[in-house]
Amino acid sequence: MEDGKPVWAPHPGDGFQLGTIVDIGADSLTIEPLKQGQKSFTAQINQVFPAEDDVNKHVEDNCSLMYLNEATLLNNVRVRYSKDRIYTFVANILIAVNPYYDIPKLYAPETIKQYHGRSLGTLPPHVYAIADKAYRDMRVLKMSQSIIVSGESGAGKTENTKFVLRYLTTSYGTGQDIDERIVEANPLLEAFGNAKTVRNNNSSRFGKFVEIHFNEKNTVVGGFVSHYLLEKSRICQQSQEERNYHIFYRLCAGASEDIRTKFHLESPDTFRHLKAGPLKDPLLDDQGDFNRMCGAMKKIGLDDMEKLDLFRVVAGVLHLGNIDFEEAGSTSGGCTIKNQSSQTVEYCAELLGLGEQDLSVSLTSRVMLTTAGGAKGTVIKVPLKVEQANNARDALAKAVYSRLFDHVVTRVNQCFPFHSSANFIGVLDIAGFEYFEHNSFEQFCINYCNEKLQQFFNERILKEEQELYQKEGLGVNEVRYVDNQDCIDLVEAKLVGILDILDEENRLPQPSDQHFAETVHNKHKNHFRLTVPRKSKLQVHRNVRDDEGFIIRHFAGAVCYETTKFVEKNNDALHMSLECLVSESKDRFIRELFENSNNTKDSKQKAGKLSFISVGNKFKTQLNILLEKLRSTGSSFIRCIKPNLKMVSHQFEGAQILSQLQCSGMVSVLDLMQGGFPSRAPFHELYNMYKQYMPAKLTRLDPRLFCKALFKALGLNENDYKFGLTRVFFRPGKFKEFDQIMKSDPDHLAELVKKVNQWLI
Ligand code: AD9
Ligand code: MG
Repeated sequence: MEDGKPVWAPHPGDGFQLGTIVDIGADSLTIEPLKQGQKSFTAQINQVFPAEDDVNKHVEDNCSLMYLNEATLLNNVRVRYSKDRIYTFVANILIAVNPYYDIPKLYAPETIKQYHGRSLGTLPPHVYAIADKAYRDMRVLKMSQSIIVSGESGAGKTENTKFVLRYLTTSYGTGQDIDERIVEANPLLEAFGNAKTVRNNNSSRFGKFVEIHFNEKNTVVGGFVSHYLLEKSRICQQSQEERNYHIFYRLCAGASEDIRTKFHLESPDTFRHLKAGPLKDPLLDDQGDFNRMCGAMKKIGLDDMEKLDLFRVVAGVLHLGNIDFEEAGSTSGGCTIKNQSSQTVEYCAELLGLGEQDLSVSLTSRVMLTTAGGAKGTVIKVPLKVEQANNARDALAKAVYSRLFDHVVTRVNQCFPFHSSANFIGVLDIAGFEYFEHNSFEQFCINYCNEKLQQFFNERILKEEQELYQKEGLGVNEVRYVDNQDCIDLVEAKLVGILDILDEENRLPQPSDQHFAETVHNKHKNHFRLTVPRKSKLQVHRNVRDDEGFIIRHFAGAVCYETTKFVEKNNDALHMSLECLVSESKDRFIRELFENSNNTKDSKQKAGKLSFISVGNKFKTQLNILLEKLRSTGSSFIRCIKPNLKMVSHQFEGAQILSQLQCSGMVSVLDLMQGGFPSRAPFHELYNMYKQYMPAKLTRLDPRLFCKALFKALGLNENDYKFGLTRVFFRPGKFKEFDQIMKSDPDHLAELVKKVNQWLI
C-alpha cells in the first residue's frame, strides 16, 4: 500500500470506508477518511486493504479486480446491488444478494431461454448460469452434480433453490407432468415445514436436498427429496412475534365450512399452539395461500381423501394442544384433565382415532416395566404430575406432527418416481451458521452441519485449486487454510464426541443436562475448540449454572451453547403409554404414520426397551450420507446474502454483509486467489475467442502456440500470467486487461498483428 493511494479501512456501520494513509505505526495505520469533515483514526494494519482506482466501477467476476480482498469484494457487491445486479461471481462461486422485491424480468421465461447452453461468464452472473453449468457438466463429464446453497435465515436460499429447479425442469424437462410436479411440491413442503420468524416471513424450519434425476439422454425423469431436522419445538412453543407452521393458520382461515365443522375448527386464537404469536401477519395471506396450497396438492396428484387425512391430523394436533391438566384431589400426587365438560379431549380423540378414555389415561399416567421385588417385567402405572402431563401432551403433539411431515415428504417423493436414472443434479437448501443470544441443541446441530459443509467447501475450492496449480506445473506458494477436522471430531467422534456423550447421558437412569455438560468438559480438558462459558454469559437472563453449557470455537466464530434441554431434545422416543396409544389408533392413517417411523414394527414389545431414540446420531448418519453423496458429485456453490435486517429493498448494511461474507468462507477464497491465478482460460477457448482478430497465418498454429505468440506480441508482463499444461492462468485483474487490449480499437489491433507476424518470423 502506498502513501496517498486510497485504502479501505474499517467502518462500524458500512464495513469499510475509503481513506488515505497519513501515518504508519508499528502495527497500526493512521487513516484520514475521504469523506469531508471526518476525523482521522487509527486501524490495525491487517484490517486496511488497498482499494481499486475507481471505486464506482463494478465487475461481474470479482476476480477481475486488481486487488482481491474482503473490502473490494464488499464494495463490488455493493455497487452492483445498487444497480439491481444482485448476482456476482467470485470465479465459479455465485454470490446472491436478496433484493427483497421482484426485479423486472430477472427470472422471466425469456431469461431462462437466454442462459440455455451458455458457458459461465458469457452472460451476466445469474443463478440460471450456475444451473446451466451444473447441467452441462453433468452431460459432458457424465457425472452427477450438486449445488450447495447457503446463507443465513432470510438470505434467499429457498427462493434461489426454486429458481434452479424451475430452470432445470423448464430447460431440460420432458414437457410433461413430472416437470411441474417437481416445482409444485414446494408449496406443500413449505406449508408444513415453513413458518414466520423474526428473520423471515417464510422461514424453512427444515433442511432439504432435492435431486432432479436425468436419464441417459439427459432429460428429467424424476425427483427425490431428502429432509433434515424439522424444528419440533415450534409445534408447541413459539417466541414472541413468531408463528407456528403455516398449515395451522391456513387451515383455520381457508377450510370449507364442511371441513371446519367436521374437524371442529375455530379461529386461531382458540388454540393454545397458535395464540402465543401473531395470529395474522399483514404480509401473509393465509386464506389465499390455503387455496394455492390445495391447487399444488392437486397438481402433484394428491386426492381428496389424502388431503383430508393431512388436515385431520393437523386439526387433531391443535385440539391436543388445548388439553389442560389440574392436580388430582386425591393423595396420589397425580393429575386429571381440567375442564372435563369441554369437548377438547373428545375432539382430539376423534380426530386421531383414539379412545377418549385411553387418551386421558395415557396423558396423565405412565406405564413402566419394573423389576421391583423380583417380579421381573411387572407393568405398573405411575401417575403424572401436572407438569409431566403437560410434557407428555407436547411430546405427543410433536411426535404426531413430525411424523406427519415425514409422511408429506414421502408422499411428495411418490409424485415424481423414476425407475432408473443416469445422473442427478441435487440442490442443498439448509440453514447456515447460526449464532443467537441463546443457542440450544438446534443451533448445535445446524452449526455442526455447517462445519461439515465448510470442510467440503475447503476441499473443493481451496484444496482442489492448489492441486490444479500443481497439476499444471505452476509452482505457486501453498496457501494455508484452517482445517476444521478437529471441530468436527469434537462433535462426532466415536465415544468421546459430544453427540456420543449426549447419547450416553440419555441412556442413564436419571439423565441430566448438567451432568452431560460436565462430562463434555471432563473429556475434553484443554481442547482448542472447547471452553467453559464465563458465568456472566449464561446468567444474563436465567439462573443457569456455568457448567450447564459449553463454548465451541467454530470456523465462523465462537458460539456459547446452553445445554438445558439437550437431553430431552435429543430423544425422539415417546414414553411407552403414548407410543402404544398411537400405534393402536383406530385411524389407519395415524397407525401408518407410526408404523413407518423409525420406531418400527413391533412397537409394543420394543417400547419398553426403546425409551431412547437419538436425534443427534440420526442427524449425524444422515449428514454423513449426504456428504458422501456430495463428494461423489461435481459441485457448485451459491452464497446467499441478506442485505439488511429490516427485510426491505435497496438497503445495504455493509458491516452486517461483511460478516456474512466472512462466515461463508469467501475471505479465505480471496486470500488464495490474490496469491494465485484466479482467472484461467484453456488454450482452445482463447483461440476461439480471439482468432477472428488475427491473420489466417496465425490461426493455423495450434492453440497453445497461438496463445504464446499472442502474449509475446502483446508484451504482457510475464509476472501477470503463467502457461500451464492445458490453459493460461492470469493474476487477479489481468485477464480483463488482456481482453480489453484484444478488443480495443482497430489501429491498435493492426499494430498488434504486425508484431505477432514479426515474432513468428
Ligand atoms: V431460511 O433459512 O429458510 O429462514 P432463506 O430460505 O434463506 O431463509 P428465502 O429464500 O425464504 O430465505 O427468502 C426470504 C424472502 O426474501 C422471500 O420470501 C422473498 O420475499 C425474498 N427474496 C429472496 N430471494 C429473492 C429474489 N431473488 N427476488 C425477490 C426474494 N425476492
Ligand atoms: Mg428457506
